[in-house]
Amino acid sequence: MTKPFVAILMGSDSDLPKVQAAIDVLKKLDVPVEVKVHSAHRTPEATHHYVTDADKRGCAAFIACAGMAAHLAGVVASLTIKPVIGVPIDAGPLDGLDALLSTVQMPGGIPVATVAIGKAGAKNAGYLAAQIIALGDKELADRLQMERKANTEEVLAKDAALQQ
Ligand code: RP5
Repeated sequence: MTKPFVAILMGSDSDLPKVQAAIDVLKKLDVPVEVKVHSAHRTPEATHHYVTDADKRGCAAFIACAGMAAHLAGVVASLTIKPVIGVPIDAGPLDGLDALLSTVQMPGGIPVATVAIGKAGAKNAGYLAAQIIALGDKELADRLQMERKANTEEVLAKDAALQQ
């Protein structure tokens, strides 16, 4: 049986500096990823083909990242019943507010789990996708728990250092 993987799509390679945060989280957690530049507007047929193919090949969750009139996550969600996480990218003069509204305002029945704008959102998209896979993967759940614990200890250590 193939290992479940996360498919990360971005509308343009100019999104990569932000999207990299999602890739880094998933690689650190040893979750297989596929990364594609596919646009809802510029490459609609390739997007359709990739999503339906990835769905059949064992994709467990999709992360779709786009800026400006960001329709990518919605298009991906229209093609699959796997969970779709949308990352609005701050790419244009509206600093990502345009992409946030385009991504989050989905019609009923076609959900996109929308995270924050930009790099912080991409990072959380990585964790959210890993948490979805961890529902059926105890070892991944353990890795996520260990990382949470390490993060807590790091913050407490910084606080302790401030008190000295
Ligand atoms: C969106 O348009 C992309 O996701 C990107 O955020 C934005 C600008 O794309 P480029 O003109 O930089 O290729 O579709």
